[in-house]
Amino acid sequence: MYQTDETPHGNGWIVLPVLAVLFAAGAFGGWRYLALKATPAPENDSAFCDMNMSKAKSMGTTHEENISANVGSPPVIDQSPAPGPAPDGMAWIPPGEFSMGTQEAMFEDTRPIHRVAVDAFWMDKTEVTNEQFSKFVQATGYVTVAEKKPRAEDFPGVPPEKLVPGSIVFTPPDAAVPLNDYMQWWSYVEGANWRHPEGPRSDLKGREKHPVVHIAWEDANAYAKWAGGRLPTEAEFEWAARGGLDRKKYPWGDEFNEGNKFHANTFQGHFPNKNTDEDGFLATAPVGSFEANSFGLFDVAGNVWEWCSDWYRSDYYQTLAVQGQLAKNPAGPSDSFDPNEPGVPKRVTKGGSFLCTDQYCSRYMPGGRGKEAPDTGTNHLGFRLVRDTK
Ligand SMILES: [Ca+2]
Repeated sequence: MYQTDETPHGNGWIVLPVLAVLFAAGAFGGWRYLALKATPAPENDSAFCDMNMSKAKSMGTTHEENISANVGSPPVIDQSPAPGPAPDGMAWIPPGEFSMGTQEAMFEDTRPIHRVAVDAFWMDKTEVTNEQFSKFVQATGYVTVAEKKPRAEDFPGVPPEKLVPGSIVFTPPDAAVPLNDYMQWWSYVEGANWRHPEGPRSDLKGREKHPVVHIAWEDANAYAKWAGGRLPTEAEFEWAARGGLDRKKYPWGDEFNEGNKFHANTFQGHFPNKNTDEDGFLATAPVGSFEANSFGLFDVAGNVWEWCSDWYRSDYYQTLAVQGQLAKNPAGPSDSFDPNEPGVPKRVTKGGSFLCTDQYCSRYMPGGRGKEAPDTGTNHLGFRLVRDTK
């Protein structure tokens, strides 16, 4: 489950019955578990990224405590040339040092801003597309998590007839709904998977260049092993997404519609029922539909969320800030903890999606963080790869 503007996450400490179910579900499967059971989101659940937003807003944006040294300094970008020609479809991401995180009041897990150094790497210019993933599947016969029948032991209490292959699909309601019940717009759809993004009656025709979706973390890693590469760390993703800019809100600057145009595929209108499609895309867009950032990367904000290699902990930045002045190539904590959903380990996701809207929050910002149980894909979550230079 995400801590994003649009995806369900967290069920709050007060929802003990649901938590008990989650613990019973074991280490994985939190959101899939709820979706399979079609358990309605609990009343009074503030399980969204604006959880505690009022509190955060009341605190303002002056969270200067515990900020590590040099966060006020601009990024340091090593201008040395790339060591050779870029691998196919990849961009050179120079080594450097930057201030990671954001003081955005609505985010509680992105503070404090802390200083991070990252080695050089190559990075896919775009999200992995359906066409690319299809080549992998043709070559290996790989079957994704969403295409397999969920195992009864992983989903105790779910009726056997509900244990069918499928995935979680954004299914907007016809009318405005309370925004505290994500089951109003997310459904477990039998037969939904990367080949059928909205379910069995949908396909990839005309979407060859769209990002592949319904990819679980292990699916992304299987692809990486085949293609030669790995998922980026959260720090690598943020460094790359910022494109050398200094603590800007977006990969292109501080104004969302800078130059009076859209720079990313997000959600306009009234979430979740009315997508006014002003940026030209109701759902995923072909990769590279908007301009690249300064490092030559497309869609590092919006389109689909992207898996990172790190475990998610809400307090990880605090840990880094007190450990030292400069975190070198941080690769995430050794375990996961999400206070909104204890007992469900999660990996970090970054970049936001076509469903991100400022009505909740703006986790498509490079400083924003997402999170997801590793077994869970949705139709707005994909990935891209990086490669080491040596
Ligand atoms: Ca859009």
